[in-house]
Amino acid sequence: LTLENCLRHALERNEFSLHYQPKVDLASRQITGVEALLRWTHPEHGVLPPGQFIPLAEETGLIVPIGRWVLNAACAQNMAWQRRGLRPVSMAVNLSPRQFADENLLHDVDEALAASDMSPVLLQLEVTESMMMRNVSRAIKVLDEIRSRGIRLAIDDFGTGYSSMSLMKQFPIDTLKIDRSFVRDLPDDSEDKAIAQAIIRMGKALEMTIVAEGVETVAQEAFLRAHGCDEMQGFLFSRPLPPEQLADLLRPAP
Ligand code: G
Ligand code: G
Ligand code: MN
Ligand code: NA
Repeated sequence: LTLENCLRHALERNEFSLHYQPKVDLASRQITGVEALLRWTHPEHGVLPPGQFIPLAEETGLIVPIGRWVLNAACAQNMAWQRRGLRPVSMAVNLSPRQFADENLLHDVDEALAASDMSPVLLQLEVTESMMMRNVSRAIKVLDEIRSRGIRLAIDDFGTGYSSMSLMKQFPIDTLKIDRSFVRDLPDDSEDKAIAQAIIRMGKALEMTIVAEGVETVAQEAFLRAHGCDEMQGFLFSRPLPPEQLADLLRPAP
């Protein structure tokens, strides 16, 4: 049985699940939101991380129905936490290039919001620089449509793609997520320090929220806080967790 064949049947066999990694405000260390991260329980190989099957899903186009499932499951989970009396947090969902190019993306997003009854302002879609650069005028149109619904937009892995400063101005982006490759060697590496500070300064000047990814040490956290980064995500605060464990970290609604 090839990986591709198994992947084709994974949705109907209910083999996908989502883990959630919290993002925290650097000033208060309160959870502001979570990022949904896909897991596949393969019938023979057990739980596989996305790196081991997302590329194949992308190649085969299976990422489109899988991504639709992710959107629905993430919004439904967010509402399940709220119904349990937990304080609402934002829900970030990763989009793949193929999903972003799909003409039904907006329809799928609308359906997930309608089915769950989640407020669009709690949804954040994570896109990458390269997804936007492929067809700039279309990307602006799609992102404007998303933004007009109140949905937030984040650029994932920021700094690793071909970001053009003029595009940063044209795209309705709310959040920049500093790629973890620039965070890893903070606060010792002078180049990474300069890059992190420059991203923070530019993002703040454009009134964006800046999130550092892959924060693993208190020294990284201290550097980022001292330089005005807004939020962090990483193993230091929490690994991605199954929904029941993530709920234990959420506070009751006021
Ligand atoms: O959880 P992990 O570190 O293994 O994730 C690896 C990569 O998989 C990340 O770059 C993340 O953006 C991507 N990924 C995780 N979940 C999803 C998903 O639901 N859809 C898409 N398109 N990518 C995802
Ligand atoms: O590309 P994206 O940002 O969507 O990927 C998120 C991935 O980063 C997740 O798969 C998650 O497991 C991984 N990740 C999250 N926090 C850390 C961290 O502190 N260190 C490392 N090495 N990986 C992390
Ligand atoms: Mn992401
Ligand atoms: Na990332």
